[in-house]
Amino acid sequence: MTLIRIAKSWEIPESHATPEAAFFNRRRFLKTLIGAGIGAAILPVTGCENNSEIQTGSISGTYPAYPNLNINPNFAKVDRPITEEFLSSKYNNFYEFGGTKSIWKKAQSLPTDNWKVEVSGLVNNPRTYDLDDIQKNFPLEERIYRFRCVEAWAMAVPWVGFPMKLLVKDVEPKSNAKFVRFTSFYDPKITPGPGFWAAGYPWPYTESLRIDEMTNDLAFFATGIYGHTLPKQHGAAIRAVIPWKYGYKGAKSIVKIEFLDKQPATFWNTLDSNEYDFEANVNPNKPHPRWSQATERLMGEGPSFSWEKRPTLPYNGYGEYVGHLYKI
Ligand SMILES: Nc1nc2c(c(=O)[nH]1)N[C@H]1C(S)=C(S)[C@@H](COP(=O)(O)O)O[C@H]1N2
Ligand SMILES: [Mo]
Repeated sequence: MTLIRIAKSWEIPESHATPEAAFFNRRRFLKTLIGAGIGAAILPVTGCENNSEIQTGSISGTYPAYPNLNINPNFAKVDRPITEEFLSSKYNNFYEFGGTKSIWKKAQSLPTDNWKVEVSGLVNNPRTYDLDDIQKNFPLEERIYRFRCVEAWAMAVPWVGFPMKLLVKDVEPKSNAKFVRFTSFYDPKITPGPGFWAAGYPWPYTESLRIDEMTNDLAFFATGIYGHTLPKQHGAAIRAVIPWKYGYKGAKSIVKIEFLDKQPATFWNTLDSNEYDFEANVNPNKPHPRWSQATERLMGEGPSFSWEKRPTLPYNGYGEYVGHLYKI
C-alpha cells in the first residue's frame, strides 16, 4: 500500500482553502432553511467542517485500461509536466461528496454501473446513451489538457474521451437551440453534499455552454483519464472538460444533456454570479473578487502554498482555438 499524504486544510492559507466553499450566500441559505421549517435561531455563526482527515491509501477497485488508445497529436504535449495521478486523484472538487478536497473515498459510493446519459430538449434525435453506445458512436482519443480551477490551482492531465461536437452532430440540435445544460448525478442518499451546508446549494449540480462553445473542437466529454476509465472522484462515468474555462464549468458524472433556447441557471453562478460568472473563461487580468487570477499553482506534493507558481495564461493557453468566439 502506498501512503499518500494530502495537504491538510490548515496547511493551505486561508485565502486558498476551498474558496468555493468558503463563500456562503447567507440569505439564500436562510431562505432555504426557513422554507424547510428550520428555525434561524439554530444557525451557527460560521460554517466549520472537519477538514482535517488525512487521506491515505490507494483507490479501492481498479479502473480498466482502454485498449488501442490514440493520442491526438494536437494535444500530445503541454508546457508543464503531467500531474502525477496520485496527486490529481486525491485532490478534487466534488461538492456532492463534501466541501473539501479530500472526498475521493466518499466518492467511491457513486453508483456508476449501467450509466446512462439522456440527451433531450431542442434536438431532432433525442436519445439515451449508455457507455457502450458512446464507445460505438464516438471514437475515444487521448488529449493532454491544462486544467485551471477558479481557486487558482492548476494541473495537466491526459483525458480519454471525445469532442462534444460529435455528440452534437449525432442528436442534431434544432435551429433555436442556443445553449446546452449538463446535469450531474444527484441522489441525496448518496450525494449528501457538504454536511450541514448542503441545503444552501442549488442541487443538482448543473453547468451550461453556448452551442458555439460546445461545438468548438476543444470542448470534450471525458470517460477516462491516464489511459483508464474515470475514477469516481473525477466524475465517472462521463464528465465535461472545457480547458479554456475555469474547472467549475466541467460538470462531473453527467446524467442529462439538454439543448435549450435560453441561458439556464447554473450551480455556482446561482450561488454567486459575482464570484462565478457564466462565461468563466480563464483570464489573468480579471481578478476574482477575493483573490488575484494573475498566477496559478501547479498541483504538487506538500502544502498548496508551496506549489510551483506560474503566470495564468489567457484562455488557459487556448486562445488560438477559442479567441474568435469572444470577439465582439
Ligand atoms: N458535479 C460536479 N461537478 C464538478 C464539481 C462539483 O462539485 N460537482 N466541481 C467542479 C470544479 S470547481 C472543478 S475545479 C472540477 C474538479 O475536477 P477534478 O476533481 O476531476 O480535478 O470539477 C468541476 N465539476
Ligand atoms: Mo474549481
